[in-house]
Amino acid sequence: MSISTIPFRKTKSYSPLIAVLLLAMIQTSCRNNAVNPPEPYGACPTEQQVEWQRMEMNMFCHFGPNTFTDKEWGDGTEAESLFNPSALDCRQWVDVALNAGMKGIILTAKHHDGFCLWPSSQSSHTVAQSPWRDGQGDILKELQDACTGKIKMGVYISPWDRNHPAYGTDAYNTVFASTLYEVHRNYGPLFEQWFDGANGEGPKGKRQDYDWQLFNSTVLTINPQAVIFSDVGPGCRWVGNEDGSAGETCWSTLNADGHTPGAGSPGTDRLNEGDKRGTYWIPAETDVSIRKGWFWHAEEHPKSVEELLDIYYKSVGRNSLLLLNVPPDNRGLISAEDSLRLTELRKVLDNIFGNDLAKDAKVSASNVRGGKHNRTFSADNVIDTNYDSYWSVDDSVTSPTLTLKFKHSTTFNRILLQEYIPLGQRVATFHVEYLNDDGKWETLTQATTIGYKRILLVPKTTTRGLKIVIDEALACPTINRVGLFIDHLSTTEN
Ligand code: FUL
Repeated sequence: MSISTIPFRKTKSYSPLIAVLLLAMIQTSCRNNAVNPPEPYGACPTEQQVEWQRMEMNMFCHFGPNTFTDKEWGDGTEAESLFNPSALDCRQWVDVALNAGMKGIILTAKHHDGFCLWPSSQSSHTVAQSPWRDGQGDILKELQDACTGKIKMGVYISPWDRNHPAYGTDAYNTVFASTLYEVHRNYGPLFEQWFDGANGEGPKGKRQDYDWQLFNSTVLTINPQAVIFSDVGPGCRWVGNEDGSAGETCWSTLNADGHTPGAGSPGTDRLNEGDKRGTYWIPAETDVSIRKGWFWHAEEHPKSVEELLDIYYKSVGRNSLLLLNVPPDNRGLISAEDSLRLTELRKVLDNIFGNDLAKDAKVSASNVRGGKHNRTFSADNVIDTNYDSYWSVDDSVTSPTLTLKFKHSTTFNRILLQEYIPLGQRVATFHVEYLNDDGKWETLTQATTIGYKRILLVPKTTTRGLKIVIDEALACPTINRVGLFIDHLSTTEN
């Protein structure tokens, strides 16, 4: 029966067919209002890479024979008898890291001198040959026990080995792959595998032709969760310097094809800034030491809290993860001065970022995906604390404006912005305006990329309103956070 043939009845009850039709119409109209999220743009992170980036700050620990010989690079001839920390306690390392708010620890399980901090079956230059714990010790096991349930653990394992007799021959690639297998098999889950691209001579004066494909696939076969660091990833990339500074422009994408870690890597400028529209998601990791050297030296001391805060702004604040090296001393403990400095840093960061001055702002936007009444992508998603809610706009809109209005005059000197990176990195340039005393919009600062997190250092500004104007985006922007903060300690501006 067609609709036109349904007899019209003058009764108060509706026919079941009309009820069904009405329901179908309501459902269709609801579906029209439900707007799909933007399609992912370009190279996007894996779930592990998003989780990794959200860790923000991890601790690097350089520890080994160099800790006892006052060197930065051992030559592999150091006697195992030198390695004998008097009070090693990995639980203390974990406590220091947790107090500083770090989410992971990466230990140099093997540095260039080849000494293994675990009793490796692939080497005769290990803790098993040392007097420490009568040759029965295993630092990876102790660290694993200390980390479990508290903090994530990762490893640095140097392919360059100045001790191993097979180094410089084809056989060494298999030895090194077996070493990786052993570590990931026995001490996992490991969140990050750190590969140093250094490639120098071994004990026989020969260089190694590294089989990176074998190394990466060995790690990922046993531990698909691992984020692999090297100059060119695949999980994350070197930031191109050891000063603690990511590029002001910092793309998490890189055209890595044709490159290898070490001599074959892209130039340091490209590593520092990444590639706009790069073909792979390989975000920058900023590794830097709290002291001058990577290993502990009695005469060196930690950087000031001001210097560390500056590093934080230039790494985490520029779309990079900060891997801060804190070297255990020759007792096998992190020194009191380093630990104290990290506590100070944490206090400063909590003071600054513990109070978001934008949290009660009235937020509006020039465009909201699906229409201005669409709650899913509404402008005020940028001030909630839900990571997965974000403001977005219609697909065709790539230069929208977000406006924040404050009930009272608000004073800040730090602006924090975050893009919702599971959908890719999109914003290429933007500027910020504020409402001046004459009630006019005036430019406060301009910048390029945002990415996972961007912190803009601006002069102390008091205002009733702020505008984020996106000037260029590669696809419709997805912004999940805007925050305003005041930093009284460092008044540095970009
Ligand atoms: C470099 C190494 O040569 C240094 O000794 C240190 O381990 C640093 C993190 O990476 O390439």
